[in-house]
Amino acid sequence: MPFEQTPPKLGNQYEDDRVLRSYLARVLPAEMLREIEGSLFEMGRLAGGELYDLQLADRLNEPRLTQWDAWGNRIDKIEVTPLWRVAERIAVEHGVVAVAYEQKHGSLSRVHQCALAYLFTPSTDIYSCPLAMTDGAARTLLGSGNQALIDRAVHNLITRDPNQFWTAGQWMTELTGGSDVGLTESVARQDESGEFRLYGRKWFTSAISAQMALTLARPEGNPPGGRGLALFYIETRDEQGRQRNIEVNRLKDKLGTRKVPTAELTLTGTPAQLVKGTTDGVRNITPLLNITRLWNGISAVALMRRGVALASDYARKRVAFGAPLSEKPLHMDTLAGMEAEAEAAFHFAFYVAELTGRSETGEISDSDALLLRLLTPVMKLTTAKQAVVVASEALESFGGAGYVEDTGLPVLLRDSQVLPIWEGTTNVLALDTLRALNEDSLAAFRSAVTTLAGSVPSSLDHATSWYTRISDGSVLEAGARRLAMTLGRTMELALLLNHANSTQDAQSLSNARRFAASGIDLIID
Ligand code: MFK
Repeated sequence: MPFEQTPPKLGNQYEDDRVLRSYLARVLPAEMLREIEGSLFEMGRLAGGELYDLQLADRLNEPRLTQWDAWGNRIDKIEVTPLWRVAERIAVEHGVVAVAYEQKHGSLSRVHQCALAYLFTPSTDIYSCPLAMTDGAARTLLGSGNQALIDRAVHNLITRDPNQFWTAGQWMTELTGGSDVGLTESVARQDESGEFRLYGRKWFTSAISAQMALTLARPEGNPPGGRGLALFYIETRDEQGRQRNIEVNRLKDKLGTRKVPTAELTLTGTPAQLVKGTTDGVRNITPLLNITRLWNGISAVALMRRGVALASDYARKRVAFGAPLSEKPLHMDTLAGMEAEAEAAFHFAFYVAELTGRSETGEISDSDALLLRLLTPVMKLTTAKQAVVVASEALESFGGAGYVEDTGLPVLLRDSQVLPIWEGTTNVLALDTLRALNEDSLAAFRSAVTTLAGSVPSSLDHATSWYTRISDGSVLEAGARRLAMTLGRTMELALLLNHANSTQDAQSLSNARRFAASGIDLIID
């Protein structure tokens, strides 16, 4: 018989996930877990079965933009691929956004929702992008106090009916930059009827198939900077399905997230409504950013988990030098390193989900609110960097096959690479960490880590003494990434230790030991 290689396979992605299952068993009341476990089994089955098969079959398809119809009319029609159409229906019917708003289980509903998103994401080629923005838009509108807009849009964003469902866009980035949003050039002018109309160019707008968007523009006469911007609500199409004075110039040709129709837009008098006052647009859009940053972390751990799942299965099937790779100590040591990073990151992302849930139901203490504000950027930047490393290692564990497109593996690395870029680059989030760091938030951080780990890790002492000692602003800025990463990895170690000690899970204990030796303290004096 000629040699034949058995490809890697996925089982039920809930059933096979030791970390997710032992985490949920630890944090959820037994009755809640019993109630929701069916939804997780089902999502795990889809993610390892028909969604994964469809993802592989959909590999060469990409979204299409048709700018003109046969008769010369501008239509700017966007068609997403078959995978995304199915993904949308599954996401809506299974409540991948809705669960967080139905709040059947109070603040822990956010954990349930994140578990669904975590299972769903890796088989849908980043359909998590529109879901994240939809979730963030719902949260932002609900918090805005703008009852007319809440009544108009929120039920569509959080419905479980695919025929009613709207996705939301988050149109922030302009030619002037994706990070320094205060430079936004789009202007808002009031027409004769007093309605605002937006004019400008949006340079990088993800998932442009959305029915509504939140965006920033400067009302005429307002001062420069983020304070002079206002947050606006837009509906993208009129009753006839025509774009409302929005021209889609082209789709972006990106390294990854190629199923996401990301576009350059020109707003040519787009009707828009103020969400919350005529100023402070940057501050007013931050609830959206904090939700999409949570999604970014959940996506990071989901992609890491997929890499580990595929690599582990393949190790049992691939024979080299006389034995399966799963019997080769060096190969298994490499996989164990990936698994330790993935489990540490998992606990961090879900800890932020727990805090987010408590803040949404008003059950969060003042000090945990400060902790959440600090941990959101720290978690986003830490897990995103880990995802790229783990995805790269996952590809390498397949040898040449990991570099070949029709295995479906390279997309894992390409899609992971967006995670440290969008929703704030690592450096922008390191600066946001400095913005959120003060005596009180640092005390909340120390207290949480000490309780979780049972003692103060030396990395935390080092980070604290460095931060309190540095008075030169430029030295602080230069070290901000190292500081944020040290805080992030310290928190991951504390959470991993806490999980291992509470559950006495031998694999978590071993991952904690390995993670502790994998570069926690990155401070350079
Ligand atoms: C798969 C999952 C993810 C899917 C997502 C897909 C969509 C991808 C599409 C995109 O990438 S959309 C673009 C994302 N863009 C960003 O994330 C912007 C990155 N830049 C920043 O985050 C900057 O830090 C920022 C624009 C906020 C800096 O702007 P400013 O004008 O210099 O901010 P400033 O003056 O420091 O802060 C303004 C106010 O907001 C302050 O409050 P006050 O007005 O009360 O003083 C800040 O404290 C507050 N603030 C800033 N960041 C905050 C925040 N509040 C809470 N949380 C934050 N994160």
